[in-house]
Amino acid sequence: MERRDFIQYGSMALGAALVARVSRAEAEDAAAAAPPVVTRPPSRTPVVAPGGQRAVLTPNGSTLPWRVVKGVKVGHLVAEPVDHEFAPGLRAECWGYNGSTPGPTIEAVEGDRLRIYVSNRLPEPTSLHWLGIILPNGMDGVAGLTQPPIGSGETFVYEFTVRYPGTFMYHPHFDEMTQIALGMTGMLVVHPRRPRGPRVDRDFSLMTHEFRLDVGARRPDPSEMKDFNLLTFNSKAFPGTAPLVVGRGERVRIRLGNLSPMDHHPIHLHGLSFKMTATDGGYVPETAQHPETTVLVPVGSTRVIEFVPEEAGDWAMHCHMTHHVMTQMGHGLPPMTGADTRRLDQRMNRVLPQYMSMGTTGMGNMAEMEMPIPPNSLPMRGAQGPFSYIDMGGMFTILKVRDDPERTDPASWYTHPAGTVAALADPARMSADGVTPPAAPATREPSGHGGHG
Ligand SMILES: [Cu+2]
Repeated sequence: MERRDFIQYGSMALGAALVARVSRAEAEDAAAAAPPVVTRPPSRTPVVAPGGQRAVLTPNGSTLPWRVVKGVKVGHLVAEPVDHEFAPGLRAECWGYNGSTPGPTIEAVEGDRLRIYVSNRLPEPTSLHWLGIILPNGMDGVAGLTQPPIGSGETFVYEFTVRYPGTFMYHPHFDEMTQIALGMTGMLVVHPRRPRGPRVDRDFSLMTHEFRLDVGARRPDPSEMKDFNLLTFNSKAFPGTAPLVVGRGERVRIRLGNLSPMDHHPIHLHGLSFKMTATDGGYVPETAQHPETTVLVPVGSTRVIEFVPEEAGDWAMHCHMTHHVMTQMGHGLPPMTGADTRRLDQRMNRVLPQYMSMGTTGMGNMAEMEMPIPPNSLPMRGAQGPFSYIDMGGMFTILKVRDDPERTDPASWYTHPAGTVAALADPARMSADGVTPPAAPATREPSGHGGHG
C-alpha cells in the first residue's frame, strides 16, 4: 500500500473519538473474562473481508487491484524487468511483476474464484506457481510438468478457487534460479470467510530476500550460491525499509515469507514476544502456539506471527544472522581486529599520505566514517539514528510502537520519557552502589616486539 493511501485512511481514522489502549496482560485478562471491555483503536486500513478483517499492508509495496467480472476476481500480473532502488543510492535492474519486486500482494477471501492473467515481458519464458495453494494440478504453474512455459511476449491465464485461508506466495517455476534471484516473488493472502482468533488491527506482509549485487554491476548475479551481499525486507535494504508503525495495545499480525535463493532467516523482534499463528500449510492450533522472540522463516515457506506490544518505542526488527544486517561493503574484509598496523601504516604513508589501516579496534565505527564509496553502492551498513549511527543495514527495519499511531510521522523517532535511556554512569552513584570501574583497556605493546608474545 502506498503512502498516499496511508494518508487517506489516516484522515478517516482521525475522525474517530476516544481511544482506549490496553497492555497485553490486561488484554489477556479481558479475553478471559467475558465480555471484554476493549475499545478498538481506529485503523488506517480498510476492511476487506468479513468480520472486520483489515487490508494487508505491504511496506514499500502495493496490493494487486481486482476487477470483478461475473463474480470472478480478475487480476493481471506482468513479469518484467524493473529498475529497482534497494535503498537511496543503490539501484539495479531486477526482474519482478507490475514494476516492482516483490510483485504486488494478492489479497483474496476464502472461497473466491480468481482469474489471473500473467503476461511475460522477460527475454525468456516463465511460469507462475502458487506456493501453498491447493488447486487443480494444471494450474500449479510448473513449466514442463503441468503446463508449457509462458513464452516471451505471451499471456497465460490461471483460474482457480482459493478453498483455504492462509498466507501463500507466488513465484516462477521456470529457470527459478535466475528469476527468483533477480527478484520475482510475491505474497498471496487469503482471508478466512469467518475470522479465526482475535481480530487484528494491523496486518503486514514482509517478504525476505537476498541478492548478490557486486559494486558497479547493473544486475544481481543469479549464479551466486552462498555469498549474498544484499539482504532485504520486501526487496529493500535498511535504511530503504519503511518502518512499521503500530499502536501500543493493538493486535498486530506480520506475515513473513521467504523466497531467498539459499538462506533461512531467523527474524527477531525487540521489545515484545509473539506467537506463530499460521504457516503456508495452515493455522497452528492454539494449543501448539508458544511464545517466541525470534521466528525462523525457512526458504519456501511463510510464518505468520501475532503480538500485542505493551511498550512504546522504536524497536529493532531484523534477521539475527549478523551478516544479514550488512550490505555490500561489509563482506570479504581481512580480519584486522587487534592487529598492530603501525609499521605498515608508516610504510604506506610514504606512498599514500592519507593511508590508515582500518578495523584494528573492531568494525563498529567503520560505517559512519563517511569513507568515499563507489557510485551506486551502499556504505558498509546503517544510517544515522537519533542517538548516533545505527550500524546495521540489510534485513533490518523498525517497529514504531506509539500511543497515537495515526498521527505519527513514520520518519519520526520515539521521544523517551526522562530517565529511561541508558547513559554514562555517574561516578558518585557507582561508588554508592559499590561498583568499581575496571582499569582502562590494555594498550598494545610498542611495535617491534613482534609475534603474539
Ligand atoms: Cu537472514
